[in-house]
Amino acid sequence: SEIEAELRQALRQGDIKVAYQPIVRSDSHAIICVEALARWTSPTRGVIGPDVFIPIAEQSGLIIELGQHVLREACLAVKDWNIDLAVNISPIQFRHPGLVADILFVLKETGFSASRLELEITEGSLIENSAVAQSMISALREEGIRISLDDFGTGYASIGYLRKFQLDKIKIDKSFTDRIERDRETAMITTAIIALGSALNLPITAEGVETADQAAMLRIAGCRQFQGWLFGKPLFADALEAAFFSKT
Ligand code: G
Ligand code: G
Ligand code: MN
Ligand code: NA
Repeated sequence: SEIEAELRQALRQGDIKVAYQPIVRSDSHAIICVEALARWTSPTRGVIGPDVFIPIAEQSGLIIELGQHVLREACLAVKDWNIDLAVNISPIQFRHPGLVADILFVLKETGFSASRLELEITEGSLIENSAVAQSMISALREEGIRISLDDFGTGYASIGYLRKFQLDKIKIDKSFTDRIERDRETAMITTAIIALGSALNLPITAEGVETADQAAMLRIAGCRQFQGWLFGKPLFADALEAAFFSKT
């Protein structure tokens, strides 16, 4: 399609940029990690959201190249910030046999340490072929790369998944955070997920934290990490650096 051709060209021209959203400690609010999020502004169409271009990249196979580009840019930007980096990996990338080699190539090229890299996968990466997923997770973890389960609670991923797959973190979906203040059942489920994470020694990040009341409820429930507009929107590297790492 036309937009696919434009995406291919945008990738080659370096028009796919990366924004970084802070992930902070729930007690001190210190920034400990950033999530890399791809951004595209087309000269003809204007801003195109990742909800539009990521599916196009997946269908066309361009997601492999896009993923490599985002990872490289992000490693270079985050390297000197001395915090961790979280990168989204779509199910298409996760099924790609070259994934581990591609990632190791970028880590070597950029000098970014595997121990600071966290890959965010979704349950879609786990369900289709769980044996393949398990060996992919093992291969990545053997290199010192951590795996987190993104959007937890939105699909079928359950407690069973947390035991079956060797995950390092779970990210509670924004839809829970959104309702935690006004829906008692959501508050109870969220509290139970956080307690389960603690019992399994799995760190939990709450996503989409927008209000101080949400943060207070989540912190009291035992959640140690927050991501959301209350602590920072996704920003390009120079703006994030100025906001969080300026020396003066
Ligand atoms: O940044 P925003 O909330 O608009 O992102 C929308 C969706 O696009 C999210 O589900 C996010 O995980 C996904 N996304 C953003 N950047 C990337 C990327 O670099 N790779 C992959 N695979 N998904 C991304
Ligand atoms: O699917 P994934 O969790 O990767 O998507 C993360 C997306 O959520 C990012 O694109 C980011 O823009 C969005 N996001 C993060 N924090 C907030 C928030 O506090 N409010 C809203 N509305 N969106 C958020
Ligand atoms: Mn994510
Ligand atoms: Na998410």
